Amino acid sequence: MRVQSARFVISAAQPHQFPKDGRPEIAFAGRSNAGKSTLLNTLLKKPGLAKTSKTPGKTQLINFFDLNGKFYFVDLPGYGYAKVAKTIKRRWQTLITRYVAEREPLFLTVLLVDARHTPTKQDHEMIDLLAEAEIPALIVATKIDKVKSSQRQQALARIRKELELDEDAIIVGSSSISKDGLRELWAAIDECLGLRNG
Ligand SMILES: Nc1nc2c(ncn2[C@@H]2O[C@H](COP(=O)(O)OP(=O)(O)O)[C@@H](O)[C@H]2O)c(=O)[nH]1
Ligand SMILES: [Mg+2]
Repeated sequence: MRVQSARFVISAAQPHQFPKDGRPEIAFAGRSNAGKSTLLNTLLKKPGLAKTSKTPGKTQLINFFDLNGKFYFVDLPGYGYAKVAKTIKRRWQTLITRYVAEREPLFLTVLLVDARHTPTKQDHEMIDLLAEAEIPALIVATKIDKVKSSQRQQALARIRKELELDEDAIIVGSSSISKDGLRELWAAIDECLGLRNG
């Protein structure tokens, strides 16, 4: 898809604040610091649109971005932020879980894992939650620029195995620095939305 316009819409703390126009949503999930906001900005070619800070206050909210007046990109709160009180963690876990399980316009979830790291228990829980809700998941191994070219295939195969992905599941290595994987990622998003090119 060609990005014609992209703008911030709302930071939602509660489901009643989510947009009500029913446009298809593509959500970005993953642990804190996996690179969600950076990837979203890179795909939309708008540095700074989604805040890339790690401030817990920001990450408790679900941020909606309007894309071409037709879709929403949704930046989900990162899980696994170590320095946050348990009650707050639980609150945002509930918000993410409810969003994924109940959100009617959710078409696709892009699940980000750092290409260098072993997926966490929460990554597994997210995969299970998506499977239960029958939401397609696209796995993105981020910061692939940090992995030597000769070891990238191996890193992707390892994550595929660790996450116990189906054989036909898509996993893309991406980098917001080298721009690796972005074209492939857009193609997968377009396919999921039933778009060809344009
Ligand atoms: N080397 C490298 N660093 C990245 C990449 N994407 C994000 N980062 C860095 O990782 C950190 C966390 O990124 P952010 O997008 O805020 O993660 P979020 O918490 O998942 O939204 C920031 O310091 C980014 O600059 C990437 O593709 N390559
Ligand atoms: Mg973020």
